[in-house]
Amino acid sequence: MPILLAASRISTLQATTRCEMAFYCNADEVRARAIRDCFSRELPDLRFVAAGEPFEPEEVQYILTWKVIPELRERYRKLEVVFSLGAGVDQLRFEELPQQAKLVRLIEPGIIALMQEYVVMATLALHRDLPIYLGQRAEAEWIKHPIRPAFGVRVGVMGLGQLGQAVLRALAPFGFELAGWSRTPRAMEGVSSFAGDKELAPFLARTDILICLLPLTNATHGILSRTLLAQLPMGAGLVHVGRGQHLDQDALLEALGSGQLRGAVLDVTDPEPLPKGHAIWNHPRILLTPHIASTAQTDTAALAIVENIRRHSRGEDMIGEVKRDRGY
Ligand code: NDP
Ligand code: OXD
Repeated sequence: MPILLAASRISTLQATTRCEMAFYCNADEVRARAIRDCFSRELPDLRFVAAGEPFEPEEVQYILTWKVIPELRERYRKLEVVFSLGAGVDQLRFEELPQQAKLVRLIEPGIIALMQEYVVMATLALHRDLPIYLGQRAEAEWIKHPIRPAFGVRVGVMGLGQLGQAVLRALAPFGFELAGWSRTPRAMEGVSSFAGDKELAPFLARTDILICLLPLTNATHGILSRTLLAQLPMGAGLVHVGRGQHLDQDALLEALGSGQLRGAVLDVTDPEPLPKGHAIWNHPRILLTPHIASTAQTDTAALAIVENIRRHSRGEDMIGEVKRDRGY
């Protein structure tokens, strides 16, 4: 029986439904506390269990987690929904989730705003040659390079979902020529749309700064390959904020060495953390950050999950439901 009931029915049925089923919040202590506060206001009749507290897996109807939880298939028999604590879901390893459970990625304003900030910063850093100037500073070299206005520079975003579209909106005021590539065509004002395998080559050929915001799926694993990088114009830039496994890191190093790429900003690597001594750490043309481009903001994320639980309890589709067969 769903734990959420229409308000008028709660009082009569509370005694039988309360404590029967639970929301298991597998987040760190600080986040769990904030989410619990929100749930006690918004969903007071849903039992809330945080990591470390005793509970019966049999009683769990909803889980919020970043990574897969042991024995999900075997022990969480009444699980209805797994909420990812992030926008990506690849880390949840679909084969370990119970068949009956729906999987929902996180769509909330906080994660979107942070990704906009990061990608604008990274795109401008490549556009204004920041990796080169940081290298020159290390050598005390005062050398000026030609400056191009953003108006002539073509930016292309791979992945036109919630984040890809949001970063295009954030980049628009600078005047870059914008394009996006997705699986199915997506119309966006001021953005040239390319879709599917057939339109990948023309998209790459017109892209001076490539931004990867794809989900990691069977179809996108290794997509930032030697062949793909070779299709960009000579001297292009790469901003990679998807997943480490999208990128052939050896191919990236070669492309930077040959000048095919002029610079790269990487927020994700394979593996993470990047091992000490890896060539990427000290590469003069790479700006590297440790997977911090964006992260869920607890208050807005909690409200987004509450809204989805309400939708689920009314039998409606949730926002961000993942289609397991396509992987995102
Ligand atoms: P969405 O699911 O909203 O969007 C995915 C987009 O990718 C869609 O436009 C989709 O096409 C497109 N796509 C998927 N598969 C293919 C394919 N085979 N060929 C072409 N296009 C494809 O995802 P989000 O925008 O929410 O997130 C994107 C990714 O960003 C996450 O999965 C995660 O990996 C990464 N991320 C990284 C963070 C960081 O801190 N570095 C933080 C948050 C997310 P279509 O529109 O046709 O469906
Ligand atoms: C996410 C991430 O997918 O932080 O949300 O990478």
